[in-house]
Amino acid sequence: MSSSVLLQVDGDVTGKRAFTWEDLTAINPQWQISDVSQLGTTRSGGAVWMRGILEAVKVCPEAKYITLHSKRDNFHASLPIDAILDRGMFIYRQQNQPLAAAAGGPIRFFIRDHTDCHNGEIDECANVKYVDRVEFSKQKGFDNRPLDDDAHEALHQQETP
Ligand SMILES: Nc1nc2c(c(=O)[nH]1)N[C@H]1C(S)=C(S)[C@@H](COP(=O)(O)O)O[C@H]1N2
Ligand SMILES: [Mo]
Repeated sequence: MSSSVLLQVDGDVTGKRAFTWEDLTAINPQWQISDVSQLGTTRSGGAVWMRGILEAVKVCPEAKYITLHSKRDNFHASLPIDAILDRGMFIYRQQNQPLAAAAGGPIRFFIRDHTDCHNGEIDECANVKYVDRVEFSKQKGFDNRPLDDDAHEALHQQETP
């Protein structure tokens, strides 16, 4: 198993950190989800709750936004922490293997009970695939989710599996 860094977490945190796959598996079992399909989500795989990451990096109380960055295809979403604290998760494994790129791996953010695409702030589009960096901030961060049907359609046309 490779031990390369999969996720950088920075911004308004006191314990800025980089996580390898092994680091993610070592997060407190209290925050691990063995199979997200059991939560009634449309996805499968193992995950850590967002709270586990917040705890690991000691997010500052002033931080109000979490920004999910994907360098791979330059896709970003910035969401209010309070609104998703009990719903956000990072899917990162398929049994004992890293999550495949076809499923948005190595790390895919996912929000339980999201709304439909561009229907509010916590929508399906916010389920950022190939997340490599998570940033905490006081103000809303960079977000380039599609804003309307045309932009959404254009994005899906350019998406490569
Ligand atoms: N990195 C990245 N994540 C992304 C996207 C993208 O283009 N790139 N598209 C978003 C949009 S618009 C939607 S609706 C969902 C689609 O998730 P799915 O491909 O698993 O159905 O992923 C979101 N996450
Ligand atoms: Mo979307």
